[in-house]
Amino acid sequence: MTVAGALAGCSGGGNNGDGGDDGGDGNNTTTSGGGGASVPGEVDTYLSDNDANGYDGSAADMTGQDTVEISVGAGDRGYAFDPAAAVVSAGTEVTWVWTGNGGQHNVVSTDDAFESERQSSAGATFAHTFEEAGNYTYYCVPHEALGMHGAVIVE
Ligand SMILES: [Cu+2]
Repeated sequence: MTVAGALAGCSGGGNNGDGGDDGGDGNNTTTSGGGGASVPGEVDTYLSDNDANGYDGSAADMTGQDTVEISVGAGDRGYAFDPAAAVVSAGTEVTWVWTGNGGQHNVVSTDDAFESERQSSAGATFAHTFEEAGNYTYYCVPHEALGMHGAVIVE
């Protein structure tokens, strides 16, 4: 008859998750926003055939923004673009921002739409405004064979 009360006190809890720090840093305008947009067949083929690092079969939905950023030198070894595939609205200025990882990189369109210098310093940038809808695939020349490929899908 000594059982009563042994478990008292374990039930309450009451920690109803007030921990969610909503604040954030206001950094929501950069990379990897949301994701999940579908990828046009020709873009999927390009990225898949080249084993694009960081490409998971979907594209980051970055539409409705005047400017977006894509990281150059992302991933464990610095041989990726992040996001590898991005969907933007026509008229969007895309700025590629170098992380400083992975050595020298450049951003070269597969159809001569744009081409950056080779750069390696963290914070280096290259910008291109996509005025017309279409599919734009690109790669990094030094790491083309290592899967450093990306795409911008302009709606
Ligand atoms: Cu590279």
